[in-house]
Amino acid sequence: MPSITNIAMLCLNLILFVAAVYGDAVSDLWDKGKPALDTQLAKSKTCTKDKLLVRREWGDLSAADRKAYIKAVLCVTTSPSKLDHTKYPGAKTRYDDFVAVHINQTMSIHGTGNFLSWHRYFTWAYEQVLRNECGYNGTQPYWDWGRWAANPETSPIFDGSDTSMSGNGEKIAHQSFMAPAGNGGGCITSGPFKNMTVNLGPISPAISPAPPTNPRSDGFGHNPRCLRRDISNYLSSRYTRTQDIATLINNSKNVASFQNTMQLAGTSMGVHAGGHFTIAGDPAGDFYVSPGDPAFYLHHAMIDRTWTIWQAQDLQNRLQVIAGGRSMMGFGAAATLSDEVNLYSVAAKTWKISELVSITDGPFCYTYA
Ligand SMILES: *[C@@H]1O[C@H](CO)[C@@H](O)[C@H](O)[C@H]1NC(C)=O
Ligand SMILES: *[C@@H]1O[C@H](CO)[C@@H](O)[C@H](O)[C@H]1NC(C)=O
Ligand SMILES: *[C@@H]1O[C@H](CO)[C@@H](O)[C@H](O)[C@H]1NC(C)=O
Ligand SMILES: *[C@@H]1O[C@H](CO)[C@@H](O)[C@H](O)[C@H]1NC(C)=O
Ligand SMILES: [Cu+2]
Repeated sequence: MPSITNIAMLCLNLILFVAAVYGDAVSDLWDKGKPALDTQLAKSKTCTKDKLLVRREWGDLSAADRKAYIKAVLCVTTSPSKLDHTKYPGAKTRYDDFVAVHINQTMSIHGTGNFLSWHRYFTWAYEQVLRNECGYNGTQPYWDWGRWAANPETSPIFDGSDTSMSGNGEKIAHQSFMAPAGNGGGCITSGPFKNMTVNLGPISPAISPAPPTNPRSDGFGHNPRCLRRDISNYLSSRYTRTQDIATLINNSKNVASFQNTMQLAGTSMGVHAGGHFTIAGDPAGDFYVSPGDPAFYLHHAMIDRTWTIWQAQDLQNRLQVIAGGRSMMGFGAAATLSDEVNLYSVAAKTWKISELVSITDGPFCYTYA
C-alpha cells in the first residue's frame, strides 16, 4: 500500500511535470521564430534586453501576479475619465476612455490594413495606463485560446474565482447571435469584476434580450448596466484550438491572408471573432464596444502574440508589409505603412504603421514568454 505521503508526492510531481513541460505547436512556432526576434531586438535603437517587458499567459501567472493585474484594472475602472464630458457624457472612468476611442474608430480599424497595428498600439496603451496611472509593474497578460479551448468556463481566466477575470453570466433564457446559447447570458455574478458598470454603448449587441438602448445613437451617452457574458466552448472547441492557431500561422503566406483568416466571422470563424464570441454577451459581443469587457485585453494580447509568431517565421518579409483598405467595407483608398495611428486621449503620441510593426521598435519594448 502506498502511503498518503507517497501519493501526495506523486501528485505534486505530476503537477510540477505538467507545469514544466507545458508547450504546444504554437509555442514551438514561437521558439522557431525567436532567433529572428532576438536579431530584431539587437538592431533596435530604442529597446534593449534589460528594458524588455515579458507578457505571460494568465495560467502561468502566480495568484499574486493575477491579483496585482486585477487591482490595476479595478483602478482604471474607478479613475475618472479624461474625456470632454459634454462630448462623451457616458465616459465616466479612465477605463471608458479606451472604450470610447475604440467605438470612435471602429469602422476604420477592422477588416482594414491597420487592424493588427492599431490593436497592438491600443493594447500597449492600456498596459501603459495600468503601469503609469495605476502603479502596476507587471505586464498585460494574454489568453492562449488553445490552452483552454476545451472548456474556457473552467479556465483560470474565467472560473469566477478572485484570481480570475470574473466568470460566466447568470444563466438566463437568451439567444447569442454567433453561437448556440451557452450556460450564461445574464450579468456576471462572480469574481473581481462582478460589480463593474458598463457605461457606453451598446451599438451592435449580439445577444437577445438586448441590453438597454443607449440614449445617443453614437453610443457615447450614459447607459449604466451590468457586464453580461455567455461563455461557452462551442466556438473555442471548433475554431480557436491550438491546431487552429498553428494552421493560421503556417498557412498564411502573406499578411492579407493572415489578417483576413483570423477575422472571419460567419459560418466559419477565425481566432479573432472566435475569441470575442467565446466570451459573448454585452459588451464583449458588441463589435464597437467590446473593450468594455476587461477580458478584451487578454484576447487582444493573444492576437498580438499570434501576429508576432507569424511575423517571426519570416521576419524580413513580414515586418514592413501591409494589405487592405482604410475603411471596413473596403471602399476607398488602400492603407499604407505611412498611415498614422492616433489613439487621442489614451496615448500621447501618433505613430506611423511602419513604426508599429515590431514589438521592439517604435514605442514598444516587450516580448512574450
Ligand atoms: C474621435 O475621432 C476624432 C477625429 O476623427 C477626434 O477628434 C476625437 O478626439 C476622437 N474621440 C475619441 C474619444 O477618441
Ligand atoms: C513590483 O511591485 C511589487 C509591489 O510593490 C514589488 O514587491 C516588486 O518587487 C515589484 N517588481 C518589480 C520587478 O519591480
Ligand atoms: C460588490 O459590491 C458589494 C456591495 O457594494 C460589495 O459588498 C462587494 O464586496 C463587492 N464585490 C466586489 C468583488 O467588488
Ligand atoms: C506548423 O508547422 C510546424 C513547423 O513548421 C509543424 O511542426 C506543425 O505541425 C505545423 N502545424 C500545423 C497545424 O500545420
Ligand atoms: Cu477592435
